[in-house]
Amino acid sequence: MRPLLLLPLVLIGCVLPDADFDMDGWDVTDGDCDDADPSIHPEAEEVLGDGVDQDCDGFSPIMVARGKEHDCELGDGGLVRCEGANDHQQLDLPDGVLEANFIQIAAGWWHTCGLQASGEVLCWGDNTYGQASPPANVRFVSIDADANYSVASVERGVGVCWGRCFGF
Ligand SMILES: [Ca+2]
Ligand SMILES: [Ca+2]
Repeated sequence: MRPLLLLPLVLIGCVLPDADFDMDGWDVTDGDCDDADPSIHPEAEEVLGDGVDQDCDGFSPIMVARGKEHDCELGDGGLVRCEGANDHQQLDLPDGVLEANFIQIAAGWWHTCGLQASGEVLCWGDNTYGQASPPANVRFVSIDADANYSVASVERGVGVCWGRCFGF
């Protein structure tokens, strides 16, 4: 008896474009980009580094940097995408680096930095304390940022800070 009961439901589902097949509360007209997987829909929690776009925004980040009012995501292809407040241009990557090959990102309150595969650090956003002005001609291996400062390592245990550093 069960197949006979299910068949009409399946047929109805095929006919209605706004059917929610995975029953996650979102259908394709709401922006569900995988209506066969209930863990994937707009507003789903993004799992970093798995190559799957859980929140259906067209981007599968490997790293997220959160500022006070902005977020930047680093995608697997090395692209950085930022959203949120832009009152200090903290979303605006320097001209000509949109295709840059970033391997790490970090955000302070109102600025953002990215480490490129080459070891070069680029920063953008609020530069009141010089926090968006990394030392020139230095190759780094990792970066971090917070508040009004940025830090980067040139090798294990050896750090450089710029901005309002307090004790670094
Ligand atoms: Ca769905
Ligand atoms: Ca993901």
